[in-house]
Amino acid sequence: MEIQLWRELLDPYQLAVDELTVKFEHLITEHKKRGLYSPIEAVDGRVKSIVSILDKMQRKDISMNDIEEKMEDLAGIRITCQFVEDIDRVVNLIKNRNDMSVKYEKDYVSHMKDSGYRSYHMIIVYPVNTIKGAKLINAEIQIRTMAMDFWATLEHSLQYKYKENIPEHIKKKLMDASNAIMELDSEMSDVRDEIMDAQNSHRMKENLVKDILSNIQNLYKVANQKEVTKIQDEFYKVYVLDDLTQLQHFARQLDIISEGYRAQSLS
Ligand code: 0O2
Repeated sequence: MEIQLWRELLDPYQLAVDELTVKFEHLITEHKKRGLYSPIEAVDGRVKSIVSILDKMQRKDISMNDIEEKMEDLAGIRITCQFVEDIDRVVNLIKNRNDMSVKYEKDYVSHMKDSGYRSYHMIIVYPVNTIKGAKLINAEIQIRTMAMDFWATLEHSLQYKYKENIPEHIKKKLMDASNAIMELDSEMSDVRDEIMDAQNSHRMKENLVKDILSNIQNLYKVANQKEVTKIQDEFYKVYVLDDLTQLQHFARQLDIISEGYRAQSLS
């Protein structure tokens, strides 16, 4: 097939990857802005490379005409999570959306593949609009922990080298590593509450400091310089105490002061 035709074929898939990536990244931002823990840690997307498409056509005996119907991962999104428990939350988030529908799922988290591969796959149907009009396309969403992703990425590079014929001793090492990854995920889940607490208070601190600094910056426009400098010094003093409650109290006080100036400027 001519390169131009490949481009035309893959164009809607690129659009889907771009849109889906933005949508899932926005979910992370929304959680963070509200000071909530995000079950999605990172999002990555790709359109399958022509080499991978050709390899898979050969491997699975797929003809050119059947690519779009039979190769459901031309558009691929990978979502990584911190904890195994987050995978279910992401799956439910996706099921509850009305801008995509789930065609079917493959749970390689509970049912590991023979290679040692673990991941949750969802094949979705997603509508895109190009200059040629509306089109429903398949996309594959892979959801896994960062540890599972680490394993899959390294193992995938070996598949390039050995194709279907990874030597037995390497296969065994990979299986051992996969079991170690499962152990690691389970150990991290045991301290999940602790880790989430630490991350939440860090995020809350970041949001508070952002609000405080933006309030102080606005005060420069309406209050006298001396008073703002005093508030700023006060902020540094509270900040070094490293006490979230005191920082929250300071932020509230500052809100009241800012509100006073706002009311004054309106009257
Ligand atoms: P690429 O290069 O990522 O696009 P199968 O019949 O099992 O060979 P199928 O039916 O397409 O494959 O579905 P499956 O098993 O859900 O695999 C889809 C994708 O999951 C693969 O795409 C890989 O990205 C990933 N995957 C599946 N099994 C493994 C594995 O053992 N190791 C790693 N690292 N990834 C895996 P492609 O087209 O194989 O490759």
